[in-house]
Amino acid sequence: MPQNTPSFIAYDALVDLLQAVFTRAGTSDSVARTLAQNCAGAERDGSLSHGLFRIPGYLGSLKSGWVDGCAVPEVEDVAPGFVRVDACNGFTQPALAAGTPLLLEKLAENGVALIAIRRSHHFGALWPDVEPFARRGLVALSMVNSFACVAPVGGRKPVYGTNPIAFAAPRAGEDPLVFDQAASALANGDVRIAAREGRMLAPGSGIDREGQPTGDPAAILNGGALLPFGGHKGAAIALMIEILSAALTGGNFSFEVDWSKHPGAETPVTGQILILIDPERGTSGGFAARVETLLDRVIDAGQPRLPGDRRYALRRASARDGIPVDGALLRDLQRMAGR
Ligand code: NDP
Ligand code: PYC
Repeated sequence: MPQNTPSFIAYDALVDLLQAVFTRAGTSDSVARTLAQNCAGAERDGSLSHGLFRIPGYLGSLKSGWVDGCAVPEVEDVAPGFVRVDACNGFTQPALAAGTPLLLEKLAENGVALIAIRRSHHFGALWPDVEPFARRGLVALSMVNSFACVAPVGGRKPVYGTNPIAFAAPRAGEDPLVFDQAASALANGDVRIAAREGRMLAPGSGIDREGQPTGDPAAILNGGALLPFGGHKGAAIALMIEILSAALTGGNFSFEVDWSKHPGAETPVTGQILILIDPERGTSGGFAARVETLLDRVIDAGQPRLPGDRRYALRRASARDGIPVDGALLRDLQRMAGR
């Protein structure tokens, strides 16, 4: 994408613009709105690997017929604490939205509830799927698998996706505590951004096509693979996420995603799980205070910031100044929106 002087755009204006881009690419109005909010929110919060950078990939998937931008998710009530959703080859976020009312009903009844989504394309950051639940006082944990670009420890071929896991917990009088991280050394999107900018990655972020450790993004992307974060420990997390997001939901494993007959497609069709817990069932009123006690100690011990703090700071700055977007990119988006 072209680089130019940044323009500043308000969040609502960016959502409207992206909604028009998605609608023009053939999605239903409600899918367009959901994706636009997700993508604009990622850009606003500085989750740049899953913000506007992803628009060509979304459009490539839509144009090639790989994803159904008008899919209507099917929600199934399968057990007292268990909701199952078939996204019907549509995007994941609308499927999660469709299943949420039933999920919350089950949570109110049981104190814990799980939603398992399959045949779903997740191409965004994961924190937008958990943060809103923590704002309602709930603990949320979610995982998604993606497409094979991460090698198992000691392996030479990609098997796992970059498989993010996100966790959110409410805090007393503060924005929720949220972490959202790939199971790989980096997100694939960040490798692609580094390749585009001609930047090397930390040595050993991945392997080349011969299985040799490398920090060259081009070698990782062209026949090589990323490595899990933290050696065998991250690899175990990637493995668990494949099992929970795919085997447990009825979705594809990352290595089963085959878009070879859909040139231009980029959105992996896999699965997602999200578990909600009402923390008050565990502590009867003490949860948020206990979280604060722990976080105070962490900061006191010298950790300069908490996960999520960078995003929230950028969100506040964007509310004040607008979201910085490359000027040429903004003009491209306006053209794509037919404006
Ligand atoms: P990062 O490594 O950038 O960040 C991971 C987490 O650690 C964030 O919550 C971040 O908070 C926090 N963090 C980072 N630095 C610090 C620090 N110094 N002190 C305390 N906390 C810190 O994320 P990844 O590169 O692993 O993932 C980037 C994004 O890519 C995620 O949003 C993820 O969901 C997305 N992704 C999506 C995939 C998909 O299939 N849809 C696949 C893979 C990744 P903060 O945000 O505030 O910096
Ligand atoms: O950045 O790793 C990534 C990714 C994969 C699918 C969506 N994002």
